[in-house]
Amino acid sequence: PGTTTLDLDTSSFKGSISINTGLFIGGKWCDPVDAHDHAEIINPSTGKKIMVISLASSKDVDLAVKAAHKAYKTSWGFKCPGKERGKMLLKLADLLERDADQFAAIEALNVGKPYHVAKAYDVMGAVEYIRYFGGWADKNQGNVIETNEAKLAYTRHEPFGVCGQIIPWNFPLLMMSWKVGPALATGNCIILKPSEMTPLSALKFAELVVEAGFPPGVVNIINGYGPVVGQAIAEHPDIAKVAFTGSTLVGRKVMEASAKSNLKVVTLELGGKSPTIVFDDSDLDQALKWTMQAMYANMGQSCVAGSRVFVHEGIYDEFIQKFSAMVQGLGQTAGDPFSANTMHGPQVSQVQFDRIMGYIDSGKSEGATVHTGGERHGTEGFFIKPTIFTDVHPEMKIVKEEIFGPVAVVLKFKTEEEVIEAANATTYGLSCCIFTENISRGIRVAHALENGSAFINSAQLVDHGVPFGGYKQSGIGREHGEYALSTYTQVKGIHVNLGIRL
Ligand code: TXE
Repeated sequence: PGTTTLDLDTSSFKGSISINTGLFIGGKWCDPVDAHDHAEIINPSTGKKIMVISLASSKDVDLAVKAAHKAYKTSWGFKCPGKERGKMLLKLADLLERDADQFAAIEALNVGKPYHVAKAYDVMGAVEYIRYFGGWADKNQGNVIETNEAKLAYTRHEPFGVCGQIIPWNFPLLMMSWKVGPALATGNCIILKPSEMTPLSALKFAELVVEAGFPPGVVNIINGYGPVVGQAIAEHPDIAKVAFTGSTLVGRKVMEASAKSNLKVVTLELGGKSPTIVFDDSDLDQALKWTMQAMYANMGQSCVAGSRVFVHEGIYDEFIQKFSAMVQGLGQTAGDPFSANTMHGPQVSQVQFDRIMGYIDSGKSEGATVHTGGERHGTEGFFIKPTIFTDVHPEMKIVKEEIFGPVAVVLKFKTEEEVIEAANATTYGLSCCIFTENISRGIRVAHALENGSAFINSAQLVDHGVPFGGYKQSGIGREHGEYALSTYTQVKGIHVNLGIRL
């Protein structure tokens, strides 16, 4: 297995970053068993190659599962006390914080995120997340349950053993931390597959896993195509649980593979078409800023993107005029992710660029009005101008389907009842934002909306302590907080006979 050194001389980061190109199995770097598949990793700002990495096959998944089982039996799970697991996670968080600049540079280069945003949000978010779960590692508690005096009954929350984790490309490092933190805190070993488009931060992260002192085989990171390596993880008979973040389409495949193999436990974090609702009594200035953030952060490539904006008719004209001006302003910052002024980077890939442009074309041909944007930005890379569609109706594809790009649809409403019904008229149920100064109404609407998260007078402020996940076809299970621990443990009820005689 080799390494590639990236020499970066940008306005935000100067220096060399070396990245292993192989597979990280059993604590060591290795080549795939069938060493013939490779992926070119592309810089989405330019469309040009950054480097080449090796891709695994199902044979490598088998090796990783063996290494993980060995680690679980000898040196992890309850064999390694929670306080020791916690120390390693805290060290891992410290190391990530130490190398924050490098990781931010990798995310800017490989995903096109503005460097300063990647550092503050993706990298520091991952640091905080891993640190938070490091704190949970020694707080795994069962219960004693009253039965009768001749019996002691109690529960143990036991790890699954070996878990598969499949993550997407929109927040490569952050999504990895969401998976790795609770799994390791509860004593599981993992086989993690990053997206084949954005594997570089995961490869760098593997080096920190070694430095933090995790026993070999506890964390295995293998790159590969979804239908090959992802599928092999989902159907592996010796993996007890799989956690997946990605499209609803593939989420179904993961569940199906689990059902057809060993009925492994499946948790899914899938897509969304989240509503933002702006009432006429909202603090308009704040509502506009948060609506912008909800929709256009990460170039709209966010599962919680507030992509359906419902505005009360009483403030619609003022809202749309100010919103357009702000969105155009954001578009003017598009450019080099390493520049301090950039707030809007490229979409992650040519495929995503084409998919989003396809949605923009469909909106135009279905008769919606492009209020602003609606076309590519520049001539190089995968940049799309932040876009607003108006004059939309509920049957249009751009209103119904997840676009996963910087494209908002803005709709007018009259009453609270009407907007609740319209906001719920979707197969998704991930998140929602409500803007009103009437807090009773805010809470009432938050309770009525069918979503796993609701933000009143804010957006996107997910917190590592507060459960996060989907209603309906946006997912199964919860990440973050204590709730995440329960998705990485299975409960055993233990009955001790203290004197019942037959
Ligand atoms: O996702 P995929 P894609 C949505 C978003 C986007 C669309 C398509 O709407 O436009 O999905 O993106 C792995 N078995 N989201 O095609 O394919 C794949 O290698 C097992 C929302 O890139 O779902 C990658 O690691 N795994 C989302 C991961 O699944 C498979 C984030 C996600 O890729 C597999 C990303 C298979 N058969 C996209 N096929 C969110 N919830 O935030 C692929 N994969």
